[in-house]
Formats: sequence, C-alpha cells, structure tokens
Amino acid sequence: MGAEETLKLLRQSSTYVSGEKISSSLKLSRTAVWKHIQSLRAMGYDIKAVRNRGYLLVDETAVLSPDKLQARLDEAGVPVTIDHTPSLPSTQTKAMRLAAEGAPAYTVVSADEQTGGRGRLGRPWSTPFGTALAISIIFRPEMDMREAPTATLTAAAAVAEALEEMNFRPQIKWPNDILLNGKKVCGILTEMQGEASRVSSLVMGIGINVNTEQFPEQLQEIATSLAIVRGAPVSREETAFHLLAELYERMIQFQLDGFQAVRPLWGKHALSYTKPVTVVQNRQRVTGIMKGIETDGTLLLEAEDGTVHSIVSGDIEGI
Ligand code: BTX
Repeated sequence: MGAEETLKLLRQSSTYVSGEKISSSLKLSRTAVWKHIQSLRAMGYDIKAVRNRGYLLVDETAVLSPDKLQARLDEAGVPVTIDHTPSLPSTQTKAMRLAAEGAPAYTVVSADEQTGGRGRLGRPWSTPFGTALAISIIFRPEMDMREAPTATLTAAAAVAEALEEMNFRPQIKWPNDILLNGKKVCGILTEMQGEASRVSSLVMGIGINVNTEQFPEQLQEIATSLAIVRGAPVSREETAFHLLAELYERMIQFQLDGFQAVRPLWGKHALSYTKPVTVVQNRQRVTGIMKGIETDGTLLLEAEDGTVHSIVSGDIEGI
C-alpha cells in the first residue's frame, strides 16, 4: 500500500521529492519510506536517491503496470483480463492450469520474470526479471485440433503486426519465430486442451525480448531485443498493449473466417528464401526451396529432384 502511494508522489514530480515530504504526506516514518523505495526498485523502477535532495523516478520503461495496461486495454475495447505476478516458473504452466480449472477466454497470465520458461519440445525460454514480456493467453475457440498449426501462424502474424505498429521491421521464420535483423526477438508456444479432436482451450504463450541487453552466452549469436534494435529502451507496457490488441483482433478474424483471412498478413511478414533451406522434423532433415505455405499452415519444400514435401511441423535450420 505505502509503496503504491510513494510511487504516486514520485510520478507527480519532475524533480527530486524529499524523504521528509514523502513521510509527512503519507504519515510514514523515514525508514518505512526507504523500505518502500527499496521494494519499488526491486520491482524494476529506476529511482535515484541523492542526499539532501531526496528521490527521483528516472525511468518507468522497465516496469509493467498491470493496472495501467488493463485500463488502456479496457479503453480500447480489448476484453482481456490481466493476471500479473512478478515471478513465476512459467506463465504457460499457470495458464494451462487455470484453463483446466475453467478460467474464461481472454484470461492473460503475465510475469516480470520466469524461472522455468519453456519453448517447444521442452526447450528452455529465457525471461530475466523486468526486461522481457512473458504472456500466456487463454482462448476458447470453436476449432478442431488439426487447426492448431494455423492458430500459431495467426499469433505470429499478430506479433509481427504489433511490432510493425511500433516501427520495427519484423520477419516471421516459419513456423513461429519472429526475427529482427535476422535474430530471434520473440517465440510462440501453442498448447491445447480438449476431448477427441475438439479444442476446449487453446493457450498461447508469447515471449518477447523487450529491454534485454545481455543474453546468456548460448543465445548471444541468435537472440536480440527491441531495445538492442532501437538503441534505446522500449516500454514493456506499450509492447504488451499492441501485442494483446493485435492478438485479440487476429484471433477473432481466425475464428470467424479461418486462417485464409489472416494468411495475407502472415505472407506480408514471412521471410522468403531464395536459396534451399533444411527443415528438421522429428530428427529427419529435408532440404529444398521454400514454396510458401498451404491453407492448413504446412510448409511446402521443393527438393532438388522436383518432389514437393509438405511439412507439418519442424524447425528451419540456420538463419
Ligand atoms: P522454441 O522451441 O521455438 O525456441 C526455444 C529456443 O529458443 C531455445 O532452445 C533457445 O535456443 C532459444 N531461446 C531461449 N530463450 C530465448 C530468448 N529469450 N530469446 C531468443 N531465443 C531464445 C519458442 O520455442 C517458444 C517460446 C515461448 C515462450 C513463452 S514466454 C510466455 C510463455 N511461458 C512459457 O513458459 N513459455 C511461453
């Protein structure tokens, strides 16, 4: 409670606010004010402290305020409900549990840090505290499990559109990587629950590197962030807003008119390859020229001998 009030006072001032002023306005001891400043810093707020002057809120770009984000989405008519926690093992695991317990569509689980973030096939996904977006959204579409690949492509198109709205030039690498300058800035994980072939819930997990500056060694060559590309910090809240608004709109389009309605957008952002690529699928490798995707999301590869392979899932090697 006191931390929120302290933050309000700091936001209202463009210069330093003295500790005395905060403690008298909020009727708190100087020690309590200091503790609130420490907890705000731990949440990612950049607060400068100078003796005899007080405290100054320098930069809020690192912080995602769930209340402000929710208010902005409400105002824009995006009917999602944000369920934000500072630290979670994985937003995806929590969202899958909530979905199984009956949570409504458009529940958005988010976190400032994931300690066990996961990608496809059990691969790890890195989400250091306060620098990235980790979001999992529950959808309850009327769809068949076989449509799952196109739901993932729809999410990829939505992410690319959202980043373009923020003046980036994203490229989609089939099926679900979003690249900036040839490096991965976002990953998408789609998981489902259902009976027989009907889907009862579809949970989309999206991780975007927003202000990450230093990646673990094994990612340095392949990963980038919005801040690295822009050369300046980028607001996580702004990024989350564009992402959720786009994702909601594109998923509605997908449910009403199918993937064919979203496909042109996917195509607009898709990386096109002139040289042959190798796709790894269940430890099998197929090399060929990419001929685009089919309406069900499968990748078409024309091998050297002219045969065309339809690839349902896999990873394009390199690039
Ligand atoms: P993927 O299997 O396509 O990619 C995983 C691979 O990406 C890893 O093996 C590693 O090489 C690389 N990688 C890991 N972390 C990063 C990173 N931060 N930036 C760039 N490359 C990285 C992609 O799986 C799907 C990722 C979904 C992540 C979201 S975050 C919210 C939700 N919660 C959760 O646990 N997962 C999803």
